[in-house]
Amino acid sequence: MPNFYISTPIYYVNAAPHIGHAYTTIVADTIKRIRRMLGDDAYLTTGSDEHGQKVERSAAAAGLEPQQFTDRVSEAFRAEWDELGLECDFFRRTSDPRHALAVRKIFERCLANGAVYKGTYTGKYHLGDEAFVTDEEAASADLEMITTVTEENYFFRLSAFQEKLLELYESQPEFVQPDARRNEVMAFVRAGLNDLSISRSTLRWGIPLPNDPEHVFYVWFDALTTYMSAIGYGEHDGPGSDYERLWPIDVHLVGKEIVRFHAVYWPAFLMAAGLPLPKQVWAHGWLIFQGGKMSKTKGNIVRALPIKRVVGVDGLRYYLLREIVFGQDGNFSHEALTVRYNADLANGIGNLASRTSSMLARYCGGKVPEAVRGTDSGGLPPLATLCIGEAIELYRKFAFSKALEKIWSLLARTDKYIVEHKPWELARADDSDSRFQLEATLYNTAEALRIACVLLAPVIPAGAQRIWELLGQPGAVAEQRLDRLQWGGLAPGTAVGAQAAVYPRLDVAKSVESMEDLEAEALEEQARLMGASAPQALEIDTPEIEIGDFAKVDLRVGVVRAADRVKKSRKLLQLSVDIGEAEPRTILSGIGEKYGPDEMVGRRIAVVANLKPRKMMGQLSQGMLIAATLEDGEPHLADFPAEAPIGARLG
Ligand code: ME8
Repeated sequence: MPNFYISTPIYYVNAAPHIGHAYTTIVADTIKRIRRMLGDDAYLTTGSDEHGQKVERSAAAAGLEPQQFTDRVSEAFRAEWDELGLECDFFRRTSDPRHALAVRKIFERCLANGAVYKGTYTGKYHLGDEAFVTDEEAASADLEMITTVTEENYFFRLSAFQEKLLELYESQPEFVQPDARRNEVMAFVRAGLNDLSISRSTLRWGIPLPNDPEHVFYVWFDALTTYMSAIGYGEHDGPGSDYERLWPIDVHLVGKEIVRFHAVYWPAFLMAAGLPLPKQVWAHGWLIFQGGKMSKTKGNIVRALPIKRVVGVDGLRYYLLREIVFGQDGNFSHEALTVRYNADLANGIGNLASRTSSMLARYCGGKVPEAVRGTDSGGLPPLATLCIGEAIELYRKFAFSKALEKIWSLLARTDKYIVEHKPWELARADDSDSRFQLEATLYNTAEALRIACVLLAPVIPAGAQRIWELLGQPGAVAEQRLDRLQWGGLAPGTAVGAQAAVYPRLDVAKSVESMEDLEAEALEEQARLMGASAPQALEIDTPEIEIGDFAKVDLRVGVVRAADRVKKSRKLLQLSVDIGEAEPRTILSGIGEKYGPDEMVGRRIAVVANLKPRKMMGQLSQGMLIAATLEDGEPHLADFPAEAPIGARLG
């Protein structure tokens, strides 16, 4: 049996799972189910990305050690996939010691092949992305996220792989898909590649380098390797191992924002280590909710479980695969989801299934009848045959939405066929022709339903299994082969079941309300999970300083005299702040999502007055406002009552 191995990204544990994570994992699970039903021995890997500064900080905010914190959040991901019925064969955590074996092994191979060296690097560093950024990127980023870092790092010689990578994309166009993403990646590589810092000495929460344990591996060298450590690389990777069977991987499924890491860095690391390359990186679009990509800071997050609890796993899967064209961005809406559920699942296949079984019960004694030759089959057999071929082809190309459209056109034709033949009238007529036609109509209807049911099993597994059983079919529909599916497989005489609605119809307004209520509960649950309500017994592990060091910081009470938004920036406000000097200071501050300019004027705030002036978005900022980022991820300003004297020194 051929093997098929697919991955999702490993998700960061500094946020609880949301529907974006569920989307990729549901699609990967669907692909795995399709490959199984095409005869492959298919496996899915996922996991959690646990190292780094952000996680260290989230753990501290929750009053936990990083390991305790990551245990908790990674378990939430695992539990979520279980509740959604996603069949993940491997779940690899980067904090698993077995993972470290793989990271070290690849690193040592890169080192031995001269692809790694030690150097110094100074640059602007984005704390959120955990990456050095260009001046341009720094200027457009959130102010509080940017800092300057100088350190000794191990570097990966990415610059040496430009030609080889371009050759790879040229010779294997399917390596990066869809084409738009491939073009983007090629343009990026053609523009020249900088060497990549792959270690940090300022960070403790990570995997120490084997040759220099003062350093830990940093983000991508660590994270990407999970795809191999999950199947035993570095641990059991000899003959007969999962690694030997499953590597190279068939598809890395990723969101479009991380295509570069998967399609540039990862193959370069593997080339340097002399290891086989993945066969494909497939980058999908984003689920957009309330006008933007979901993010913790914006608070526009939707979770999968509240939806599942109202429309079931199938309702969620069907909506994501049918409504969003895979590869493109798509809007998420609870209402559209419920409307889709009613139209296609409740009124569509669900209704056809109950109609079919009740007609078989009423007119044929609950048994599949014979389709007599010469009766009108309404063109269903050739349409079904065509549909099988097309759906498989579209599934293979991950064109789920189109595949589902094809299957629904078979269902629509079947509904029409019933209406044209009116079995209820045929049953009343007392002649043998009508009887033949009645039986043929019900046979053809049930057979079209069986075919649709098998084709749909990868997308709506729960309902497909219920329909399968309703049609009196033995075993699991998931064990059927899509590529062996043929018209005529339904055996006359099979006893069919009678069953309540497979997909009960929902009241749209009430369902949306329930999902929103459950969402609010989930938010609270998430706050507990992330430790937001944990006692704030924070272990602060920054080094101690002398009072003289503190005195170097000139902290003042200032009053905002004027405030404006900075053009093209969501977050930046330009403030004119009076700190008791002759002229007010111009200060740029990344608080614009929390505070509007009007709320700022007249406010007394804490200002760092002797910070070296910095240019941001083309403007010089002459100071910094003090704010704390609370559990909501928003900055909250330290401010003073109106009587606080302007220019008073803090300390
Ligand atoms: O990037 N729409 O983890 P992450 C669609 N740890 N998909 C979305 C989405 C949205 N709005 N939001 C998230 C990381 N996703 C790294 C990956 S891999 C070696 C390391 C999905 O928790 C999508 O698959 O930020 C995206 O690529 C992934 O979650 C990002 O998850």
